[in-house]
This record gives sequence, C-alpha cells and structure tokens, in this order.
Amino acid sequence: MKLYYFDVLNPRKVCALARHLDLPVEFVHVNLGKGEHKTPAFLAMNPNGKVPVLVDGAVTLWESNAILCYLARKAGSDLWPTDARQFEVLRWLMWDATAFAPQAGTLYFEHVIKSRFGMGGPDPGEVQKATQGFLGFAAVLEAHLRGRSYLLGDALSVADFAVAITLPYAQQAQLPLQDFPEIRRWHAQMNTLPAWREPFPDLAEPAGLAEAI
Ligand SMILES: N[C@@H](CCC(=O)N[C@@H](CS)C(=O)NCC(=O)O)C(=O)O
Repeated sequence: MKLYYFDVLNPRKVCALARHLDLPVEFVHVNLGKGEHKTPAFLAMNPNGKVPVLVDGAVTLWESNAILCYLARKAGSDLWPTDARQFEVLRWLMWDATAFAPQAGTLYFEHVIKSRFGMGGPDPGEVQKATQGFLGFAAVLEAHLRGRSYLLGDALSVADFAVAITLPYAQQAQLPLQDFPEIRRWHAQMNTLPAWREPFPDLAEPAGLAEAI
C-alpha cells in the first residue's frame, strides 16, 4: 500500500491512523511546495490534485475521510465499526467535511499555510467569518463530548481522527478554544496516542514521488 502525503492537515489524519494501526504502508512524500501534486502522473491518481491518496493494488482512493475508513477496515479494526455505530461515524465524517473542517481549515489556511508558503498575511475578513463559524460548530462538538470520552462514547473511532485534525495546530491556527474545555480534554486524550502526536515519517529522506508512481 502506498500513501501519498505531505506534512499538512488532511494527510496528517491518514498518516496518523496508518501508524496507529501499524499497517504496512509505504509513505510517499508529495512536495506541494514544488507542485508535485499537479504533475500528470499524480493527477492520474487524483484528478483533484490534492493529497492524501492511497493506492492499494487495484484500488486508488482519494478523500482523507474515505481513506480513514478503508485503512481501518483493512486492519480489521473496529475504529470503523460494522454495526449501527457505523452511521454515527458517518454522521461525524459528514459533519466534519461540511461544517467543522471548512471553518477550522480556513483558520489553518489563513494562519499556517499562507505564512509557510509565502502567500501573504491572513485575510481579516476570512478569519473573522471562519472564527464565527468555528465558535458555532465547536459549541455543538463541546456539548456532544460532555460525558463521552470520544465521539462514539467510550470507544475511539475514525471519526475522532477526522474531526480532531485541526487541533494539533490549534495554537498556530488561532483556533478559539478558550470556552471549550471538553474539546481540549478530548484532544489531550488523542495526544496520548503516539501516532497522533507523530504521524509523519522521518522527513530527512522522504521516499520521493518520481520513483513511487
Ligand atoms: N477533501 C479532501 C481535501 C484534500 C486537501 O485539500 N488537501 C490539501 C492538503 S491539506 C492539498 O492537497 N492541497 C493542495 C492544493 O489544493 O493544491 C480530503 O479530505 O482529502
């Protein structure tokens, strides 16, 4: 299995899960700074020109939340449950993609990505809008987490890997978490997982894209 990644937000969750599950994954570094995600060979795998991408034999999969489910199933792990809890997981993955991540991801983009790639300073209007949006959705998450260790209750699931993914960057991305102790408690718990804290392979000599495709 090959996992095409760069050390940014969406690839982070799938790298973390692959490591957490100890799956035999070959990590392939795709340097977004050098535009390696827009080459014809990469676009043939993901026409969106985005990471992450998973290639497992005949299966080529993009969209990080789908890759999370695939990896968990591949490992035979109940992090992607097969009973009725699967719908709960789906609910949180959808909510993440359509509600929470767009707000948190905008703050990450404005405060982290723009400065990393020399794209200028944060746009105050975007920051203001995303901060307001974040506060609204974070309140929903905060209320749900009260009395629960993880999103599904006692058991960790791929939903936690998806919904929590901006939290490792909370400080840099200026996520307004002051009034959300349950979210901070939940993330502290995620941080007890070594793979969550250190999801990426050693970047000293990343497996290059050119040789891997
Ligand atoms: N919905 C996609 C989003 C993927 C995505 O936006 N990836 C970013 C990195 S976090 C990327 O590759 N950006 C490069 C670009 O858009 O040019 C997913 O969850 O996989």
